[in-house]
Amino acid sequence: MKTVHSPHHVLQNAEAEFIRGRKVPSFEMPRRAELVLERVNAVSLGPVIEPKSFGTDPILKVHDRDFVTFLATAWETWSTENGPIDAFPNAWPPPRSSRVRTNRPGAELGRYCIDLSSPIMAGTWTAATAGADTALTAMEIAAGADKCAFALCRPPGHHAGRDYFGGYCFLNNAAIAAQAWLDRGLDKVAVLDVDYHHGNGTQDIFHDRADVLTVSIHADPQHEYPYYSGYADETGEGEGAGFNLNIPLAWGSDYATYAPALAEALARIAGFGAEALVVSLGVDTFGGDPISRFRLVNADFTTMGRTIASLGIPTLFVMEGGYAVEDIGVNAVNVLTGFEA
Ligand code: SP5
Ligand code: ZN
Repeated sequence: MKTVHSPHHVLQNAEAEFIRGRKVPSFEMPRRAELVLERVNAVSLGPVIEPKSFGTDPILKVHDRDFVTFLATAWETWSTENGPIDAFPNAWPPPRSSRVRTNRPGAELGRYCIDLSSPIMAGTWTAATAGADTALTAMEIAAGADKCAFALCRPPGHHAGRDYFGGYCFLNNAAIAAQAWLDRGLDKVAVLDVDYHHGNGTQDIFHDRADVLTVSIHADPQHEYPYYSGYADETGEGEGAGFNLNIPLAWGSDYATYAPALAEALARIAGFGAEALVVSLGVDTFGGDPISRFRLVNADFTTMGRTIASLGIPTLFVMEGGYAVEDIGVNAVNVLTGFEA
């Protein structure tokens, strides 16, 4: 399997995030992608190539134009006033308030940013667009003779919605690739999100659409980020009614619990008649993950990959979360080698 990867990911290098009131070193860091790349090479998964540049058109097919303009310009606006300090919001629009544009950089961040984990810095836009290009380049490979590809994206993407960012995510790489796959002529694409956290951004983007089935297996949002979505009763709306499936699982879930959830997810995708699959590949379901509470072991990821392959459709893997840095490479690549076995 070919891997697509951009060196620009290092430009997103947050000093800190806020967890339980403490400013702690960011769990999302460049070393994550470096270790996945090392593992890709260690097992000789296949060639590693750099992405092509697709510009903003495919991004604007799933993200709001004002949001994209904001992301592209936020650092310049913020740093002109505040200097080279990672940009965090200082206020959020309360319920029933106007979401009107303001003249204050911290308030503008609050209009678009959902948490205190995802600072914008000088290289955020470059890193985020390189991630989108990575997913798009890998999609073209998976859509061709290879039938599969690995987009080693960083920063991740699945928490980024139509017009918001957060959860370490800025642009929704998986959604951008799924949309571009449709635009190449497919009628039905499915996104399977196996990250520990609900893929709220992907759900948001395809919420009212019947041409993209979104399925996410994740920790119960009563206990875990993103808290306000990911419940089983969110099944889509309008034309998208019935085209979103959330499978929340309890803290402490191991593969004995995970396997039936994955089987249900794959049965739904097969029943939908998906012509292609985008996997949002987070490996923060691993037992050793520092911010998560599932209990998958290294070998379970191989099983997961083999099980996903049973669908028998072209498949694009897009890297999302996973913070046990010494194991993230093994776990992510286990899914890919399991898929190819
Ligand atoms: C892409 C992705 O996996 N994003 C995850 C963002 C999670 N951010 C909130 C983390 C909250 C952690 N709370 C538990 C801390 C245990 N020490
Ligand atoms: Zn996650």
